[in-house]
Amino acid sequence: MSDQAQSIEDAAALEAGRKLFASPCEFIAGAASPESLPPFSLPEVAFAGRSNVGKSSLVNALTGRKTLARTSSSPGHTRQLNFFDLGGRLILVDLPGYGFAQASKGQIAQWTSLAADYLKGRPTLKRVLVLIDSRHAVKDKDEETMTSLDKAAASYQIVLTKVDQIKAADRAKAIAAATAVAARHGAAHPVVLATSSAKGDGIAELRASLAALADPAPPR
Ligand SMILES: Nc1nc2c(ncn2[C@@H]2O[C@H](COP(=O)(O)OP(=O)(O)OP(=O)(O)O)[C@@H](O)[C@H]2O)c(=O)[nH]1
Ligand SMILES: [Mg+2]
Repeated sequence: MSDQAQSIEDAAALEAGRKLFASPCEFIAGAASPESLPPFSLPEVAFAGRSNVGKSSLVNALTGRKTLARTSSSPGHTRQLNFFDLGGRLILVDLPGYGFAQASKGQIAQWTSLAADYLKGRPTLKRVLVLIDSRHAVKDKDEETMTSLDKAAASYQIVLTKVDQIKAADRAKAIAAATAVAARHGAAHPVVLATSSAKGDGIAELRASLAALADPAPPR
């Protein structure tokens, strides 16, 4: 493809992302047990990653709403699978984190296994975003999550978070390290996106990539 055709295609994808994420977005269900999972219908995109990595903040940044998904500086804030309907075309699923959380062992085990089962067995799940804090390397638990997604043949993409917290010079290094990890995993998307929910970096690009997974816009 020529450079000009590529840039027209990129601009169209960014516009499709902007439009989708400007649509109304509403909370439709919070599931703390398998029975309370909503029935599947629309394509779904799930936000996974360690506690405190910035999953709920990224849902808010993408949808341009500050308090749609509740965030906190204490790890373990999201304790159920929260489903949001975006414009009747895509469901965003904010998952509880894995790793350290200020909660009882029993509670943590319950939400961890519910999230793991959801990731393995949801027919409408189009992509899992595996969030990695750009200040930290990919941890064993992240690799374990990716390996189980490989086994489940679930499509996933690594998204670096909080890039406002690292120097511009370290950004390329963090992307290269995560890209090398993605290359070792069969089901991982080869492109790693670097985002900041606080400053907006990478948000338009992520919206564009998710718009490609949504149901088509209804004719006007
Ligand atoms: N500087 C900065 N801080 C961020 C960013 N994204 C999230 N945070 C902060 O990181 C903390 C955790 O954010 P959450 O979005 O609640 O994280 P989470 O992954 O949903 O956490 P759990 O629900 O506990 O698993 C909060 O204090 C956020 O304000 C970012 O892009 N930049
Ligand atoms: Mg959360």
